Amino acid sequence: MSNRTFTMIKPDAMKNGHAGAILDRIIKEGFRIVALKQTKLSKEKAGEFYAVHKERPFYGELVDFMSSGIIIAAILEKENAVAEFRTLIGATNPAQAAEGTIRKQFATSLGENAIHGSDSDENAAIEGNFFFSGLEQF
Ligand code: 3AN
Repeated sequence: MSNRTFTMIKPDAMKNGHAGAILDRIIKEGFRIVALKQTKLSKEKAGEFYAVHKERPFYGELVDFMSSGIIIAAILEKENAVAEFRTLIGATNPAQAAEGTIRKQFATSLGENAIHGSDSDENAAIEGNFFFSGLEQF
């Protein structure tokens, strides 16, 4: 089991001014920040990041949205990080997200759902290394 996961605060949450509250919640839940940056994905980079979803009907919409504004990307550390973080962010569709989850509180729709969390240890490592070099991870 790896103790790291990867997250992005998505353009909707950034535009709505929720970045500070979301980071505060993440830290209060016991995640340590290994790496963090504010950045903006080009369409090409967003397409590359979400390449696993290429065949899905929402791929174009997802790439457009994720390249539409500034994001915060971060690598987080906690015991059982991937599963713990998925629990903290809640279901993909905020209408189905449990009370107290980040998506329940801050997401507006299925497509614009405030935050990303890796779905496996393998993807957490791939995604973290997509944004951060070894020299940026502490
Ligand atoms: P999660 O982010 O919960 O792991 P995934 O990996 O199934 O969910 O989907 C990646 C992203 O694609 C979601 N965060 C959401 O923004 C978007 N997405 C997923 N399903 C849909 C859908 N049916 N319509 C529009 N966007 C979607």
